Amino acid sequence: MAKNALITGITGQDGSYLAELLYNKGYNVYGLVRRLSTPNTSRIDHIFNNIELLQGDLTDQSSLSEAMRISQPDEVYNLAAQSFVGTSWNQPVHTGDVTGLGVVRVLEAVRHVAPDAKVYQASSSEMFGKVQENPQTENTKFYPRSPYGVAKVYAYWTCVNYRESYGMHVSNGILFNHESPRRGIEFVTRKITDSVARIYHGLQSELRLGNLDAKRDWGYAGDYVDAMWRMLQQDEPGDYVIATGETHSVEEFVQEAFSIAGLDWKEYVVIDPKFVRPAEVQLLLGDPSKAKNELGWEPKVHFKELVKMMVEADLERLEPLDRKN
Ligand code: NDP
Ligand code: GDR
Repeated sequence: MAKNALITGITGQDGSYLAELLYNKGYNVYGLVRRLSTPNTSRIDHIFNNIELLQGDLTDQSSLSEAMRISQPDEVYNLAAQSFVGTSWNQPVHTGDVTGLGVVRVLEAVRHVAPDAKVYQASSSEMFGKVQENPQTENTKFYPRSPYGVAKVYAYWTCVNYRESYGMHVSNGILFNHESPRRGIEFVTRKITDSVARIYHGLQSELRLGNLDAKRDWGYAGDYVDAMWRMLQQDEPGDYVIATGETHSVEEFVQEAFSIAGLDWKEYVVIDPKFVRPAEVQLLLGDPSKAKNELGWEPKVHFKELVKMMVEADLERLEPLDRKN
């Protein structure tokens, strides 16, 4: 019989790739969406007929219980969050409520309504923050550097606690940055590739950025949602680092992206203190050995291919607006 999956955050980058993956595997896919004044389903419009959307919000306990009741999930993927680190300093209480406490609400809804469901929690490399060792593994100590990171640490330990308190099948995927042409426009990779395409097409003259020295372990979102699914196919729950094992600076990303469009980045990039964060995560580098050994997971897309994929998608998307000629 087909399994039922409930995805919170289905309108986001990862939610859209995961919904495709699960639908293609034969799941009945349910997705939680919150009410907005303007519809926000562009990432899932192409699979609209293959999924069922349920209204709800991570700040509203009753909507989560109702979503569990309707979807009767075998698997719950909790991807919903206030996920932008920068905003977490402007909205620390909201971030704590959604990204931290929201996870408790999801787990309570599972515990009371669908106690046998397996749960995936979208944990983050931001929990390592001021890193205590390189590369980071499942055993590396957390030292979060933002209200977002702090909320994710709270959520992480809540998942461990529900596993130990109630014997629930709850797994933390400690995912390092993963990107795609569907990445939100405010995250640095997409901001860069979108700007490269705008500059190339004569729609923009400069790109304003913050700290170019920060280093990240960037992978491809399409690869990473497969790791989420693999975690929930295990007999035992666990915590897994998902990463490429390579790290690159923001400056390297900028250089690569501009060069794909045949542009010299130094002519266009302006450093703007507005984009420098109150506290920075300077370096992230993950060791995905456990995921490789236990889940048989490995990243397929690496840095240069990822940058190329994103730049090409933005160049093509903005082609109809070209003002160069
Ligand atoms: P996005 O920002 O693209 O998507 C976030 C999703 O959460 C959206 O669907 C959003 O809905 C939803 N959401 C936000 N607030 C609420 C709320 N109060 N109630 C219900 N839904 C809400 O994030 P990603 O897809 O990139 O990331 C998915 C998850 O993985 C997040 O939890 C993120 O923190 C985590 N993560 C991401 C990494 C990455 O590199 N992408 C790395 C590690 C962890 P709406 O469309 O309405 O805004
Ligand atoms: P991050 O991603 O904070 O790692 O969180 P983001 O792309 O926002 O920043 C990466 C690094 O780039 C530096 N940077 C800038 N960032 C943005 N957004 N805009 C700029 O102009 C800019 N200039 C430099 C940042 O300072 C930072 O060092 C992402 C999110 O998806 C989280 O939800 C997730 O948990 C982590 O990745 C893993």
